Amino acid sequence: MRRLLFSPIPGGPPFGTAPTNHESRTTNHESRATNHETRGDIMKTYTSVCPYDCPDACGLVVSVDDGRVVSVAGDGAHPFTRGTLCPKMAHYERTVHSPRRLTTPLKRTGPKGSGQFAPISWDQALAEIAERWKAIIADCGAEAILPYSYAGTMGIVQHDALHGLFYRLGASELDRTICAPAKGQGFKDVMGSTMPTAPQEAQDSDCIFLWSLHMVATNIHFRHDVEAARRKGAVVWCIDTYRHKTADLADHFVAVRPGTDGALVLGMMHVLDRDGLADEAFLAANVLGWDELKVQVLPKYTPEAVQAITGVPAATVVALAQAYGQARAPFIRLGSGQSRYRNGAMTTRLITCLPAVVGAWGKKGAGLLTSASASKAYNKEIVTHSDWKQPGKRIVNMCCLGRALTEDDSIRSLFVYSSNPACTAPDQNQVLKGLCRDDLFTIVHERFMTDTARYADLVLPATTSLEHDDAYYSYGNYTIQCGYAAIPPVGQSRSNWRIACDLAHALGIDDEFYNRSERDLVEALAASTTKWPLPVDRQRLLQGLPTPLPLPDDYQTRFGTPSGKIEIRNEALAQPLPDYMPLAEDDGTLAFVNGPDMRILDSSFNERDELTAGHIMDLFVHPDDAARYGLTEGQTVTLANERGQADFTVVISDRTVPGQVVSEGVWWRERVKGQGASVNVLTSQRLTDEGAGSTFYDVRVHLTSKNT
Ligand SMILES: Nc1nc2c(c(=O)[nH]1)N[C@H]1C(S)=C(S)[C@@H](COP(=O)(O)OP(=O)(O)OC[C@H]3O[C@@H](n4cnc5c(=O)[nH]c(N)nc54)[C@H](O)[C@@H]3O)O[C@H]1N2
Ligand SMILES: Nc1nc2c(c(=O)[nH]1)N[C@H]1C(S)=C(S)[C@@H](COP(=O)(O)OP(=O)(O)OC[C@H]3O[C@@H](n4cnc5c(=O)[nH]c(N)nc54)[C@H](O)[C@@H]3O)O[C@H]1N2
Ligand SMILES: [Mo]
Repeated sequence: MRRLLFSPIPGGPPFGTAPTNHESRTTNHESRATNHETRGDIMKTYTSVCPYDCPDACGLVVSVDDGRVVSVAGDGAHPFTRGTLCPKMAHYERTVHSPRRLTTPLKRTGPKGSGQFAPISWDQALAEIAERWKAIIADCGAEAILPYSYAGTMGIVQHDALHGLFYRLGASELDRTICAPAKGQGFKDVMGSTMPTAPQEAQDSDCIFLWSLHMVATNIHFRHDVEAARRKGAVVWCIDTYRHKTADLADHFVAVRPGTDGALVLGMMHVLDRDGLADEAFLAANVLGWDELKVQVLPKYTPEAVQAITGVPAATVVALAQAYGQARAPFIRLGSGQSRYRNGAMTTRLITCLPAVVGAWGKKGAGLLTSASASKAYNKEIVTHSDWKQPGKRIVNMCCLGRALTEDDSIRSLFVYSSNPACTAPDQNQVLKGLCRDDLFTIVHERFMTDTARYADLVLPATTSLEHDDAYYSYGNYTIQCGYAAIPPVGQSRSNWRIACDLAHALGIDDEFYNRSERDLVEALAASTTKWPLPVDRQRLLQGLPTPLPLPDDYQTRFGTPSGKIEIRNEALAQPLPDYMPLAEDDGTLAFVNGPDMRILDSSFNERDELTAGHIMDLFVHPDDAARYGLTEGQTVTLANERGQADFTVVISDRTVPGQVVSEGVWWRERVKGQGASVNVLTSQRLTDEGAGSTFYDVRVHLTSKNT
């Protein structure tokens, strides 16, 4: 076999996706993986990063043959993902070269939602947007324009590319809270800016808690660390509302009633205190408020009282507390499920207090990982340009898009990119009603004809991460990496940054910023990593290689709070001492938990037939409830509440508990049989206690059987 070595490419990536040419000083980003030859052609390999909204942010090795991605493998050099990929990304080439890719701009020719479009040129599309927006601004002011985006790609350049433009225009601002801001806020209330624990530390733990985390679906690479600890004798607990495939890997599974973890934690603390398992020396030296909590809050949370609230047997509450309190190095990996309730920030705040009670911070192998703060390595402002924000502009919470589009007609144009709100936003029926408005000029920049794109007036084709440059970070481990275009844009697709520049030019915004290239911004972001507490290998970063963020030895005990201590009592909050915040009374309806599915990511990957071919819209119903409602396996049932109704296929299973039904996955409407009503017809626009976040799992439903 002939081996070919590539020399550095002068002038940056092989295919510039940037609007202007930029002479790059960067060295070649082709991977260390050997280039090899197949079928007489020369195959090139590139290192890259998984761009999706997932805590792992895998290192990729992408093989390219004749301008096409032929395969994607895990990069063994990545310090956390270590060479393996999830089933979705193991065939990323099927997404990149999907026959469903949008390849030209499209203009609507039928009614909104009909999916009838005709191709138009980019020049026509940009001219129409500029003309319509100028007229809207002249008529109603720029706040009549609303951008809507989330994390279709996590790369900073593409994620934030359009922020500055909308600030410049004076458009309405979007509060991007659909994921888990209540979780971030709950952690911050206690720990301030303290760095959450690195996942690899769990290898030295003797007791790991997978809490509200469907690890096998959403954080698969953490399994490596869990297994390493287990081989050394660690015990694994899983705390969730239902027994998913992650729970099957644990030694102990604890089923908690949705939204009641706060009470569970207080019960654990009650037992830790009662049984002398609290680390009083650590608490006295490092923590504010433990004594008040002990006296004012903990007494009422006896194991029996906690059983009544959470459904967790009193003996299990005790066992859980003792396992946590007696562990040498307890490690909690906290997902986001518990935060998507009205009390989501308070629940997270209470869980965040636990490591302090046993003095876990700073112990090798112990700690709490909520979300890694790796994004702080970069100065995102380089792209975001929040200095262009104009004071007093309307702010629309993205969880309330339905209301924003329907309560009045003040929003006249919606620009959606990197998100699919017709499918993923709560209260789907109201969102669709808004998107149907004839007086709403909707533009969707997308890779596929999503539920949202179907309602657009103009659809603009978007690149995938292998067709543009970006700088990435992970929110589940301390690694950063750059990824560069490995193939030319598919069809006429353009990146978010390219669109930002195109629109700025079409609107007559003359700023040097919009002459910069993606590569230039990536380099500036890489250069900005100097503020990380320890030196980052910028050479490695610019080469497109997975770059570990070094952590100071004492990072776990640098408490980033105003007091410099862990704040169980936080004077800055309306409620200085945390306490369990009950949800509404149980009214006899069923709780409906609708978490992640392994095969897709939010609504991304719905384009892949092979991933969506199996069962979808399945509903786990406990045998007791099946008997109560007279249900049989495989039959169709309807779940309904005041917002809407959707059909599901019954799976009778003790994976769930009585009073709770569970469905996994957020499916495109075209994948759902019948009326195309997906899970989000049932979810609500109500927000969390702090952080103004989504409450996707805080849902009650009525169940009716179709066959009776
Ligand atoms: N395959 C796949 N991967 C994904 C995603 C996906 O959809 N599919 N989504 C991506 C995104 S955007 C995110 S934010 C992350 C989310 O990753 P995770 O944090 O793992 O997922 P969550 O959706 O937050 O839900 C996790 C678990 O919380 C449980 N849960 C719900 N309510 C409660 C509760 O009250 N208490 C407890 N203890 N548990 C509860 C759910 O049953 C679920 O099993 O994953 C990312 N990765
Ligand atoms: N019922 C229910 N609903 C949920 C959840 C749940 O657990 N249950 N999870 C929630 C969570 S945690 C989140 S974070 C949200 C996420 O919801 P969304 O923000 O809608 O995320 P995705 O569904 O992944 O859609 C991202 C879209 O961006 C497109 N895209 C990818 N890369 C690019 C690019 O470079 N440019 C452009 N213009 N487009 C691109 C993809 O094709 C895809 O259609 O969903 C929420 N919705
Ligand atoms: Mo998310």
